[in-house]
Amino acid sequence: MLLAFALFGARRRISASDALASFSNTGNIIDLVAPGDGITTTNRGGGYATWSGTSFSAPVVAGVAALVIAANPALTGRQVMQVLVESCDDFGATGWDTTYGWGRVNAQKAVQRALSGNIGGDTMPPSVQITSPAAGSTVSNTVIVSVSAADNVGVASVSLTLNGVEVAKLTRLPYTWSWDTTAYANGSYNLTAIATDTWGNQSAHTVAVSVYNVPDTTPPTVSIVAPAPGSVVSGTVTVQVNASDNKGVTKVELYVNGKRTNTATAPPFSMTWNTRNLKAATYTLQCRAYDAAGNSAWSKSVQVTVQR
Ligand SMILES: [Ca+2]
Ligand SMILES: [Ca+2]
Ligand SMILES: [Ca+2]
Repeated sequence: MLLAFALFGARRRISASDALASFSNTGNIIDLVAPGDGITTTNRGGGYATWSGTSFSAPVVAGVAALVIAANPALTGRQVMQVLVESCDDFGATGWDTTYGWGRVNAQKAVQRALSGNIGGDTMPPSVQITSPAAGSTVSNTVIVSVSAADNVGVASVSLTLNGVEVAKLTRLPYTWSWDTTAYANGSYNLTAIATDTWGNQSAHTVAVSVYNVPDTTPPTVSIVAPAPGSVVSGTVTVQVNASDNKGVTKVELYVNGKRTNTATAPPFSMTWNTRNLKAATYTLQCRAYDAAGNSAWSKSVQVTVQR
């Protein structure tokens, strides 16, 4: 769908002015612009008056579209959109831009284009640019990937790939993606945005970026909360553990007399110790906690006596 916005033209000097109105919309959503300042129209209560606003730009574009369809009723909706944007008068930066889109609608050129009968399929690929992160930058933690994409007919999708593997497919504005770089190894990555228009034409833009997240070298802390040192225990004993880490504890192991007897992989990391088949004696309990980076730490050992 074409979005009509913005405008030019001070009162009664529309053709001479073409100045952008202060209330114009701008950004990636702009397809083209049309007059909307000081537009003569029917008035409430009768008669005519001049009004301003983007609401007055939209019917100007709709009217030109109607002229195009009247000139060449065989055109499809897509072709009408194509005629409108290809017959615009370009303003600002050459070609599509975020201020004027493809330019200011031009009724005469649009009708001439429609009458030419030379309206084929769209062969003009979209424009696409990764606006953030910048090429050559180093990124960490979570970064927002922003893409600017535009097309003479319409952008259907923007795909993002990392080293050729698709990680996101964006079909609506804004074309942004939240990249959690901590899920990726430190190193160089090619981040590519591939824009596809509604006719299947594609363009791509690649930036090389480096991922660097400070490695986790801080080991967990772990202690045995229960049983208390010197306790006398029997039957099934619950070994309560207190474990924490700057990034998170992934696993806690229980060792009895130096031999691993149990493993817990989720909080609260409490484990059971079955003493039923053990001899009455003093036993040494110790726990070992791990984090995702492979750092580990031992708890202080706790000696308890098993009673039968
Ligand atoms: Ca332009
Ligand atoms: Ca196109
Ligand atoms: Ca850690």
